[in-house]
Amino acid sequence: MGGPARALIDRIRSRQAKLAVIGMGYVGLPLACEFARAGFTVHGIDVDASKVKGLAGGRSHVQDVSEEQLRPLIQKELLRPTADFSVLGGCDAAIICVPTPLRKTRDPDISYIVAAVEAIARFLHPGLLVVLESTTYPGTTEEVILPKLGATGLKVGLDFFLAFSPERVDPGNPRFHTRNTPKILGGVTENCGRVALELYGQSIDRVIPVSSTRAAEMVKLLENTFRSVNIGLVNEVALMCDRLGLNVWEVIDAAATKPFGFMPFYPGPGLGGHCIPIDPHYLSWKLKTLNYTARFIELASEINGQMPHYVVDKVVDALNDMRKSVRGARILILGVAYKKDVGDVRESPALDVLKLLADRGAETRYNDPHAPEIAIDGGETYHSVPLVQEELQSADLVIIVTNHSTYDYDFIVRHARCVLDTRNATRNVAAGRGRIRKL
Ligand code: SAJ
Repeated sequence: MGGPARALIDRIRSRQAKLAVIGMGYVGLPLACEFARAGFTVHGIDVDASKVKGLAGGRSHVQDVSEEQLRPLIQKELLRPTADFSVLGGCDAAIICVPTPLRKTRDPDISYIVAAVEAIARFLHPGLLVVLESTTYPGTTEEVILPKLGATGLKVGLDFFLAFSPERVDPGNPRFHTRNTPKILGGVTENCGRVALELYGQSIDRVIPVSSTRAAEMVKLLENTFRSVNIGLVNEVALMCDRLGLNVWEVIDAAATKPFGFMPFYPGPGLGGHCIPIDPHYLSWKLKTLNYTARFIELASEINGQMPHYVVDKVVDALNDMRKSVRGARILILGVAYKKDVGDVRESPALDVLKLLADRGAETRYNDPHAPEIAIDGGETYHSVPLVQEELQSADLVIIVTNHSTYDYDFIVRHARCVLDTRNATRNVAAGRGRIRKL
């Protein structure tokens, strides 16, 4: 290995290398902090001036990065928040951590990746390593990014280096963080893989190289498609148990006693978050361009997408048994975040349940200690109400949609007329079990 690759590795090892992380979100900010803590100067680039200003002031907008962690890095000027892409001209590496959402048509939206790459291309210079971390379909790095960087006339693997390394950040995970979560990495050429491995090895405990960027892109999609499909399976098992008159939670807990060959997933009100409902569609979209239908992905999406309707069917059953209609019923939803103990409501099934109930004329309120205000499709805004005894007693039905750890489920069941528990959150509640209904 000669020239720019060797020089870059030396600069990485000596900490002379200047880094840039593009996208100061739940992936980019923790990553930038890890590299800064390892002694690198890291430009944290974001197009959102308010985020840049907040970070420069030592304020963190990412739940997994505390201000105690952030402030010293800002004060020592190891982490340098900026909206100015021209800093890339003096950088040795640029790591892209921007969103990859779906369009309304459920097709991939890689416009944020393209914008970041076009900015990098303007400042591309010999010796620069570019790494994409955003989850995307196999082929993005080499079919979209490489041509844009190659158009500068610089040669990949000789002048500049290009790799893909999927993010594996699990927001709110108390055990696994950026540094101690094994990282997959694939380079366009052998040199690309080597320099990227050298860089990440400075801040991540375990970096696992794979043979190509496409393999690395596919690894991430397998990980999240695995979850989406298994959640879809267990949601269908819930529908089966309902028809069989069986308790799906008992069945899963019993199956989970099998010490090998089984991994429990649990039914719920649907599939939320910015990863699992989205990422598999990047894979199925790519396969459609190759005339292949990814049937498991489509089927899981269909079943998971139906769960909010199933919850509403259960609401109708519960109200019918009270001789009440949905129209005019007072309903209290507990938990609107997409999963427990987070405040993120993106793609949350609670929003679908709220809208379906509002469309049927129910008077719906919600409480979520992590989400003070939400807006549902059609513009209706809701505010979290205090979870007090009177609120519970005045509701015809209380629905547990997100099973936050902070809830006192004994208190909830004690004061509610009827509880529809979509998460088996009340499994340890002894008194009042007659007032609890489950999926
Ligand atoms: N869900 C179920 N049943 C389950 C598990 C999840 O209904 O058995 C629902 C959740 O309520 C949520 C959605 O699925 O609405 C997604 O849940 P998730 O546990 O997959 O959480 P995410 O979306 O935060 O996924 C992230 C992913 N991390 C990355 O993409 C880097 C995922 O790969 C992790 O495995 C997951 O966190 C995790 O394990 O917490």
